[in-house]
Amino acid sequence: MGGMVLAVEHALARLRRMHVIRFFEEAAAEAWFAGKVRGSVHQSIGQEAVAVGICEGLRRDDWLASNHRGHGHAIAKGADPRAMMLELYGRRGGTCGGKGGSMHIADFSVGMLGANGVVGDGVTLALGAAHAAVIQGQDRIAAAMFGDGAMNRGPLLEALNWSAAIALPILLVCEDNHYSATTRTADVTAGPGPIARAEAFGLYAESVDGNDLDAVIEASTRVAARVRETRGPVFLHCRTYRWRGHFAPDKGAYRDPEEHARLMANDPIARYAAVLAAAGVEAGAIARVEEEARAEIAAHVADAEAAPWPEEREAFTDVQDLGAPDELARWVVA
Ligand SMILES: Cc1ncc(C[n+]2csc(CCOP(=O)(O)OP(=O)(O)O)c2C)c(N)n1
Ligand SMILES: [Mg+2]
Repeated sequence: MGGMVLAVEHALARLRRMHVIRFFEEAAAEAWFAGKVRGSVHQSIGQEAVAVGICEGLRRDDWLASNHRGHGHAIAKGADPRAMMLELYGRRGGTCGGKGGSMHIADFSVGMLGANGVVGDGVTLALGAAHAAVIQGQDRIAAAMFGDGAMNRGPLLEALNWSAAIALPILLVCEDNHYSATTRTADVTAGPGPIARAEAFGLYAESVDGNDLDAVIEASTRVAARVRETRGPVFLHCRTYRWRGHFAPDKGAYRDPEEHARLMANDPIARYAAVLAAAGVEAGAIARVEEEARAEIAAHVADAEAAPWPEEREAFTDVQDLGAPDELARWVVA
């Protein structure tokens, strides 16, 4: 009985985390449209079960490298959504002191190596982290989240080769939402698909319904254990769909409305809520986690709007020193 109560609590916590990700990204886009958040905001709405499910298979001290659509990955890995909201607003107390913004959120304390604006390049960071774990004799593993579009970039093909050639403990997760920015990935991709591509390099590879949270957790837990035990790479293909355009202002007019409606009806959050309801979890408890998540994000937005800006003198701390002449530093800060 105690075990069942615990299982229900865990399940509700997962549902809540998916809601937190969705509300976070809705708020982020709203703030972007209001001119309060600079830079790009890429929403992963519709893909929440991949982020939450993959991280359920990872340990806190495992590494995770992300891509440009990384809010969900960071939250699922354990980064603080409040600090992330402050980061988007560029405020003091942000995950990276307000200097990174949406596409550079990194929190090494929870193993989050960072979002990354260069398609495919997060994978090379995860590869390095996996190599470091080998050299240091640790049993941690590294995971990389990247899109179907990234599969066509050199760093991905190099990572498939190198991870297998020298046996690195890395979980390569392709989050396949069918689109690369505004292009249908199938229209620009040769060959029989990502699984065949990974297998061609000798990796163990499998595919999972990325909108079925339980299925992603099952697959992730199993393949992450395989990576940890074999100290070799595994490729996991997660089939999902992004509801919004490529970035906040993109209305996604290039998509087929019928297909769009059909794929949006397959909502990973609604699906998981239905699974819990069918298992006998009270409707009130299911509704409560959604309301809690909504209230949590509203509070973070209020905090971010009220938070102080970073001190001007912090402009040159924690950034790579490229040897800017003192003159230039004085001019920028003045
Ligand atoms: C090296 C590089 N080329 C092009 C871009 C522009 N760009 C940003 S996201 C993107 C598409 C990425 O597609 P995918 O990997 O499937 O990720 P998704 O946006 O679908 O999550 C492109 C081409 C970039 N950021 N970096
Ligand atoms: Mg994609």
